[in-house]
Amino acid sequence: MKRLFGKKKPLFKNIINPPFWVIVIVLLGMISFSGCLQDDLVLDHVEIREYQGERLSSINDFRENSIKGPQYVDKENYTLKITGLIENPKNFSYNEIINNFPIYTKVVTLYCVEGWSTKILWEGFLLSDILEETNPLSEGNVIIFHAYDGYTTSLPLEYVKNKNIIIAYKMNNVTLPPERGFPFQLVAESKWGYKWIKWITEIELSDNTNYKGFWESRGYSNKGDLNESYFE
Ligand SMILES: Nc1nc2c(c(=O)[nH]1)N[C@H]1C(S)=C(S)[C@@H](COP(=O)(O)O)O[C@H]1N2
Ligand SMILES: [Mo]
Repeated sequence: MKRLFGKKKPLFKNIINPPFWVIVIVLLGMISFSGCLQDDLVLDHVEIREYQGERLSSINDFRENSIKGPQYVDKENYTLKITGLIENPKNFSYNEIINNFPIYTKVVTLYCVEGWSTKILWEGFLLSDILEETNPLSEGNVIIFHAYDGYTTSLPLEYVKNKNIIIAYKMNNVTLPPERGFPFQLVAESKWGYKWIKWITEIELSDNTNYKGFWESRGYSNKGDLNESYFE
């Protein structure tokens, strides 16, 4: 009959063997270090390129042609101001917005007047949700958006409400990169790209239906509807 354990070293001898402990300590070290690395990397994911069977564009398919080039907004010092015809003007930090408002997602295509387009999964908050926090006055019927680079544009309040317009902080599952408008870009669906203001700093409720933003005051249609010409 064979002896099952006959030739094996006793377990306790393995345990006091120095190389054994060196290996255990090195392994534990590696595991906890990789944990730290992961904590730093939870910041972001890899962008998705397909959503519910639909092929998406890449966040790298945009042409960067902003009036003053990419803007680098510091998340810690950033505030989004809500101003104008409202009872309670309010400022929000980046985290207050990300953490407090219900999340909405939409696949929407941006069409630039230059002739290119990008289909993206946008994720953000409802513009009406943030306006509601400030008790809008009934005279307000236009929203004027201001941005970090001095760019402005405007849209009717009716359109914003009826179309459930969102302001995005993620595209294709990743946080907006600086060139794409971090922290926030307006998803102005069914409107030309120049209505999709990036790096939003202020949302102003107004009754000035004749207000003209950066490109609108240079001859582009103030309505900005995709199914119409972009020349006024
Ligand atoms: N703040 C700001 N937002 C902006 C612009 C800009 O110059 N500044 N350009 C607009 C235009 S013309 C387009 S087509 C879209 C997308 O432009 P992008 O490819 O440069 O992101 O952003 C819009 N939002
Ligand atoms: Mo554009």
